[in-house]
Amino acid sequence: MVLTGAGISAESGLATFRGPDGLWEWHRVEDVATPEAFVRNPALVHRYYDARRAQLNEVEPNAAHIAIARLDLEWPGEILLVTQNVDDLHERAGAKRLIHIHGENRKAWCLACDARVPWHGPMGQAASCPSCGTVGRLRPDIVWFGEMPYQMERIEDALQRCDLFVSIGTSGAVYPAAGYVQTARYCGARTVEINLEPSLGSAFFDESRIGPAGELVPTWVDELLTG
Ligand code: BJW
Repeated sequence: MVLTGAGISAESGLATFRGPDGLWEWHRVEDVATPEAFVRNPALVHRYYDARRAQLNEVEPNAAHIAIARLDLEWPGEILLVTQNVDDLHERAGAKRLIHIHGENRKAWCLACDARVPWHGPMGQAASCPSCGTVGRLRPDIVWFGEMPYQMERIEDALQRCDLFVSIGTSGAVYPAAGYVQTARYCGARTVEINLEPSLGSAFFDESRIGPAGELVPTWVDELLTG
């Protein structure tokens, strides 16, 4: 099982959340990434996600996304790729067996009819649902703080069965993803992290490879597939 976070998209030009120049340096989590924020100030939340959606037109998958897609294609056994990222760089690189646990910014969720639909331009408050036609009830299909991440049961099952768990480009600050390493390890998996710095859960990894994902992930995938 491979878990990825914002660090894997950093070399494509997308900001991470924590640390210098991270998104949380410029935006308060409580203002943009909670359901309460959306009720209080939907225009602000839409502006934030509209801007990040527009930025997706300007970036491309990097060597780490491409290596993970190659692993997905060539790995002879089962594999599950779980990303916390709401960008679409894994699928644009060709990954197939992929779950977005925190949702996708190129999708809208209609609060009137519950449909989830592809969405590429700005959303704003005046957009109408392509499925039911209701105006003003769309939100970005993003899992905010306090909301339930997607496909938790499928992931729990994979964590209990996997024999290798690899975490790439995530600080280990946000649950439930931050706890996956402990479950996988407890259930017998070998655990590897690839990150620019040791993550908060670093002690739970059997091996830490410290450096940029764009360099380290292709090497690691090569080793795994040839070795
Ligand atoms: C590189 C690199 C390079 C840089 N190469 N590396 C107290 C204890 C435990 C849990 C909680 C608690 N209080 C509240 C909670 C739960 C809460 C939580 O975890 N809070 C924490 C802050 C403590 N979690 C939730 O609410 C989740 N839901 C949940 O738990 O539901 C259960 C439930 C619900 C209801 C009732 C009952 C139970 C939902 C979490 C949703 C997170 N959403 C966000 C924003 C939305 C998406 C978006 O806008 O894009 O998701 S938060 C943000 O953090 C985003 C990310 O997916 C997520 C993780 O961040 P990530 O990816 O790790 O990024 P960074 O920036 O933190 O780290 C990047 C790393 O990359 C760094 O280490 C760099 O060094 C590295 N890096 N360049 C390699 N080139």
